[in-house]
Amino acid sequence: MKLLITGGAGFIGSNFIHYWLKKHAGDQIINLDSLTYAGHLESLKDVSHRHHYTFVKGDINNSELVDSLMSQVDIVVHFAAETHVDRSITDPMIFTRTNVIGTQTLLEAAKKYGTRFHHISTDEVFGALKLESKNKFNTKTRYQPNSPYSASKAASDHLVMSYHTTFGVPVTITNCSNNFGPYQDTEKFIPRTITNLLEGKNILIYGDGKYVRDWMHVEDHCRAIELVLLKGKVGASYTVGGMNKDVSNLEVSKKILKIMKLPESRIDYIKDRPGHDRRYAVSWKKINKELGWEPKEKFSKRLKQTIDWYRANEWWWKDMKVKSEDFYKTK
Ligand code: NAD
Ligand code: TDX
Repeated sequence: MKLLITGGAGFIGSNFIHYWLKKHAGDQIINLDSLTYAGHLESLKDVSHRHHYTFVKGDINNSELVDSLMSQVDIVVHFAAETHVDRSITDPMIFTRTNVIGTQTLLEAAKKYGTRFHHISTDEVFGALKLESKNKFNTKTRYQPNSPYSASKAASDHLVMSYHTTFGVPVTITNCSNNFGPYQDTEKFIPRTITNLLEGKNILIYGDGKYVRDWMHVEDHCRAIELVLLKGKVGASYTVGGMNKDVSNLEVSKKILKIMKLPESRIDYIKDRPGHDRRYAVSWKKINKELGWEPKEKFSKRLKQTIDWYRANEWWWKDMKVKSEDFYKTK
């Protein structure tokens, strides 16, 4: 098979390319990425020499380029997006351009060539759950996005499904919860927390820290995408999440401190994020029942591996960290 991966220089995209080339060594991958601040080719240095892998620097909004790449492939896995909620508060317009118009540009080409299209989306399209509730998001949950980021992802999901219903494009969608693991930009909570501690700084917790995220390891996510690509029902969406009971940002911080043998006095509380979603929790019953997927390793084991990875790969994050902290200073 020949796959077009968009946003392959980002966190999940680069993990997916490593995963796919390891499991499907005969397949060809074209990685289309415009290398925004979030694109890091260093994440792919292990595979960049492989003749099964081609990198194309370009924008998903460039319809001519997208058309020519689409004509060469069997499947698109669409990761490219603006992804940081905090940035969608300071600079929302780019989120619509990339996440909505960019997705539609790809869909137009997929429509022309009848290409199988898998869209990577988020649980944030469903809005927020109450802290005290036991509810989980599932594929029937009503869309109720709160941030410009989640609103743009919600719009893109609707466009993807509309191209299936109206034009018969063979699409699938996965809406997954918060990922963590290697190659995640230091702007995001878990890598920011780990790298702050490695640099001798404190953890910065927004608001009261009683915000719950459904953490899942990026490799579990890659395996879910693989199953949906190979066996998923065309026209369907799947919600994908972790194996945790509810764990708050504060609890995650304390777990990291414990693994790193540091005291809880290393936590600072800072101004809350506007419109901060209180709780996410995702049911993965459907993908479990239909495709046999489940998360593999415990959160604490994966967290330790992730801390070890950031400790061993300072070369990868040191310069990026300066840039992500510069962004936070402008907020
Ligand atoms: P990321 O921010 O790490 O990477 C995004 C990549 O897209 C970067 O390489 C960037 O250069 C590229 N890109 C941005 N705009 C582009 C454009 N116009 N044309 C081409 N490339 C462009 O993102 P991530 O965390 O890896 O997320 C990947 C996908 O997964 C996104 O669609 C995101 O909404 C979704 N998602 C992420 C999470 C998470 O926890 N990280 C959870 C749920 C869903
Ligand atoms: O320094 C911080 N302190 C803090 O308390 C940062 C960066 C975040 N937080 C909080 C905000 C959230 O409650 O931690 C939680 C996680 O924050 P992020 O890593 O920014 O992730 P989130 O906003 O939950 O969104 C992520 O998961 C869903 C991804 O960025 C999205 O792309 C994905 O769709």
